[in-house]
Amino acid sequence: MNSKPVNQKELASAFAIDGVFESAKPVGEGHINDTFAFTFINEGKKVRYVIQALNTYVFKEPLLLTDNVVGVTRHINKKIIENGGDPLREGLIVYPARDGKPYYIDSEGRFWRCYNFIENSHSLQSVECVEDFEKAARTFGKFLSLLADYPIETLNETIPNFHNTVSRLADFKKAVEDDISGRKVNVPDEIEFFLSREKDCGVVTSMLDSGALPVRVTHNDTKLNNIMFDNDTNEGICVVDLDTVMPGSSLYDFGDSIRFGASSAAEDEKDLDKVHFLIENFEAFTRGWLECAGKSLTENEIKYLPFSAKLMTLECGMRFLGDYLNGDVYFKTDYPDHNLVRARTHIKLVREMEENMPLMEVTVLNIRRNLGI
Ligand code: ADP
Ligand code: GN1
Ligand code: MG
Repeated sequence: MNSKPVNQKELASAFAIDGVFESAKPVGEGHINDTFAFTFINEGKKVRYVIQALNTYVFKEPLLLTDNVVGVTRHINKKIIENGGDPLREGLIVYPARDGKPYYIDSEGRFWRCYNFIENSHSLQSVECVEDFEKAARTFGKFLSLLADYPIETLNETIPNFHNTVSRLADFKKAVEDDISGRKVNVPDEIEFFLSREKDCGVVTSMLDSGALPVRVTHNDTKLNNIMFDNDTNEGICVVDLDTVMPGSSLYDFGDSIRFGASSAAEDEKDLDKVHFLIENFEAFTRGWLECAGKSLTENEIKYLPFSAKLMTLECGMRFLGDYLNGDVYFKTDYPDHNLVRARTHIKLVREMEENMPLMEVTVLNIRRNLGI
């Protein structure tokens, strides 16, 4: 699913923003929404805002999603202020449209929202040094703790069964069966790889169902590039991309971070010889995660950390291959086999995680011993 042209002037006047519109340009490398930085001149100063089109193919209930985002950003904002922090820099603020609604529907029916632009910051498309990944763990860990007392029953499910890997496998099987794109013939080994791991898919969902794992308010899309890092200090300052904040498991947030950040290569590296699971990145993230959140996690939320890394990688790989079979309708793609390339890096990572599972388990034990948890 790829981007459409944008009427900049219409959007610039849609939100309750002071100042004169100067320019707009696309930002970021997200796979889902269309994100722009809009610059306004107000009292001689440049002020930037993020104006973002929500992907309504992916998010079918934009109003319910907006309720979540407004609630969550307000909750976090309040805590930032209580802690003496800078709300314009450490959290997202939703700016209303001129009619007071927290969104704007444009003349073509597209659904837009407006946030503060986190200035003097950057997001990372890959882990450049292992210390940054430990910082990412603390940033996501802090985000979880800020939402620990959020009234979970008020949250809407923005994508039902988002990390329910059993349901993801069912979707994948349907994609294989339907073969809408006619591409199934190209990928029998890749399909078999995912189908043969069926028993892994139900491990976390059944523990959530039985109460063996607690349901928490989680981000659910803890990819490294959903953190803004300070340009001067390189510290993680703000978590963005709040569309998937929903009830979930802390294991989803941990595992999804490892999926992306414990790989030696980009998510879409074509040369699989360059793609390896990096145990040192796993170790750094686990240390940051347990230092930050360890004391509030249950035994199973710690014990299953290594497994969750594999599970989230398996799930995402299955989603990429499913989208390839469905004709690239969900994730943005730059070329015809993009989703297949992504699926293959995930297969390689899952294999290496399986080989490294005992080492990951020992790594967690050592970190626990050092931290006394
Ligand atoms: P997607 O759902 O498509 O991933 P995101 O909300 O993650 O969309 O935005 C895409 C990218 O835009 C982010 O990875 C980040 O680099 C940048 N971005 C998002 N929100 C902000 C913001 N408020 N300030 C600065 N940059 C942002
Ligand atoms: C998407 O939106 P973005 O690029 O942060 C996707 C995640 C996947 C990720 C894979 C709503 O994340 O679930 O893990 O791509 N987001 C949604 O890179 O489906
Ligand atoms: Mg994103």
